[in-house]
Amino acid sequence: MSNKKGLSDQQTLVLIKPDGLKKSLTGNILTRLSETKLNIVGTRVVKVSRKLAEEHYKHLKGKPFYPELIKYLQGKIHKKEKILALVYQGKNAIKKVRQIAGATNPEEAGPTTIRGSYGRITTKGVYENVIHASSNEEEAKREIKLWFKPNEIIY
Ligand code: 3AN
Repeated sequence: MSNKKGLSDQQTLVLIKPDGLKKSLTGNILTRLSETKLNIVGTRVVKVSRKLAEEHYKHLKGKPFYPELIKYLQGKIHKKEKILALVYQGKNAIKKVRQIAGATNPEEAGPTTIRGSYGRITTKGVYENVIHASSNEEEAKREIKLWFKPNEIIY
């Protein structure tokens, strides 16, 4: 990564998933994330193809909830076929965003986290947890490359 990204800076990918958009939570989520004081260096509205969803969740292929998960990210469950992708940058960006996002399982997420406040588990057993947040540096790099072209990241 070139130039103005400080040595200790990290980048992390956030996706506001179709349920977050459908429930009009965008402003609320961005406000919560602004508590981190991180910088937004990329943003896109994306209609998610099946290929992109499968690539994003390739580590979960074979799980019983995988087919539903792909449909969920594509917005086919909420009839809202888009997501908002953002890249946040700054010190400890990955951890800071994960803390505000809360645990993957909305029932285990702290009550004041984004997922604890707004997530749910469907009758089919899929966690609808409103946002995605990269889990570690390696995943963040892989995911940012998947969702953004290099020139769409503005330091
Ligand atoms: P995170 O998004 O917290 O990094 P991942 O990458 O393990 O978690 O899971 C991706 C998505 O898959 C979650 N956001 C959730 O929607 C779904 N998911 C993960 N684990 C389960 C599970 N055990 N049951 C149902 N859905 C799950």
